[in-house]
Amino acid sequence: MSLKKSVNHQVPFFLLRLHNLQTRIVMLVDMDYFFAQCEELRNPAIRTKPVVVCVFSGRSEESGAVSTTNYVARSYGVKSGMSIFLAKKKLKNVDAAFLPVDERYYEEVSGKVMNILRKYADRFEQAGIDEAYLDVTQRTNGRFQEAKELAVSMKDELKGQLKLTCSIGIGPNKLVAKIAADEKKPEGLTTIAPEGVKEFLSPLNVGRLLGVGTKTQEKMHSLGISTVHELAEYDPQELNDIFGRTMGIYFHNAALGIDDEFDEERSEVESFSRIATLKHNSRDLSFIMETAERLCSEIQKLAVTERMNFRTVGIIAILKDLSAHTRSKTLENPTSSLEVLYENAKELFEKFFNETEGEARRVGVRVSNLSREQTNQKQLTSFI
Ligand code: DCP
Ligand code: CA
Ligand code: CA
Repeated sequence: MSLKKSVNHQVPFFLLRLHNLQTRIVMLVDMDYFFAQCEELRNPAIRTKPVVVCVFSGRSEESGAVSTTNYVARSYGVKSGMSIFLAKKKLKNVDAAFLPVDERYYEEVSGKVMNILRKYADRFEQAGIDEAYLDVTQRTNGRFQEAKELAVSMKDELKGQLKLTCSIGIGPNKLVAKIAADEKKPEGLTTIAPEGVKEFLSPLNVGRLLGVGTKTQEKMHSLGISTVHELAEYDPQELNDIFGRTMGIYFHNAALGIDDEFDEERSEVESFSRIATLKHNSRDLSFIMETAERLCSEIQKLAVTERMNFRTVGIIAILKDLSAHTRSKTLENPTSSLEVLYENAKELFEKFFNETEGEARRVGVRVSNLSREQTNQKQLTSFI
């Protein structure tokens, strides 16, 4: 057993309210008309014109495809994937800028963008040259309003530092965040809290779901499914039969706004903790343990729900002078036992008050060193 000690932690892990582990807040930040915006950045004079970034195939000035366009060009119906020939036709007699792609330059701008975005995330995942997912659950205390304010600050910084705009979607998972980001462009900010997910997704065309391409969409239409609501209502077993089990389950869940990826991330949760203010300042162990017992019980229930065992038990005591003191102890074996948690927390508080003068104002309990409880099935296969 090891006994760790640290004093005056300014921001203890305890500040994270536990229910937030279930209500995630995820943002998808997607830069507006990225390649074309980069071109405007180095040559602001073209801003007011249609800007068409082209992948020239080399045979003639008109062979090749449009990579992307600014929104001025989009108002003429010119967009990504279109042939340069058609784009030129649509912009006939218009003063437009047709430019070749310069990926190295866009990569360089992308790097600067990502460096700014990364600062705003608890967890960060770049998902393309011009987009990234940010898990902001912890730093927004699980509050969507705070996430929205964070998004506004981030937009301001991107504009201030790099003179670039983006569109942001905020949701309870990646799937919803991505669709929300597509909702309003350019310079959009769309927030979908968990209670609004169903209403938001239901009327959308199934094509808005990641993984539903033109072919799948046609297939779905032939089954009478055109909206996300219709997909959500469709017999999941039939979806499995038609699209295969993996995609069937994915489509069903996606239509309900459920995104499994966070189950994986949950295993990365490092600790469960609770903190409470005592009814009055005290250094009396039995009085403190009345509160600590409740905290232990809440934490243990959560560990059981999450099917996690813990190996380290920690306590925190915030004294009258607001100094924060922590103690922790690592057990021989992982456990989820309430009794073990309680007894170890008690021992740590006892030891702490023997060593320290002063009365506690707030006390907290934390478990960490988490491991996923093995299911019987896993145990069986691990013998094979
Ligand atoms: N891109 C491309 N060919 C495509 C789609 C995209 O070369 N068919 C490139 C150019 C885009 C960049 O990838 O600038 C990012 O793609 P997005 O789909 O995010 O599109 P944009 O950023 O251009 O526009 P939007 O404002 O709609 O996000
Ligand atoms: Ca984009
Ligand atoms: Ca993108």
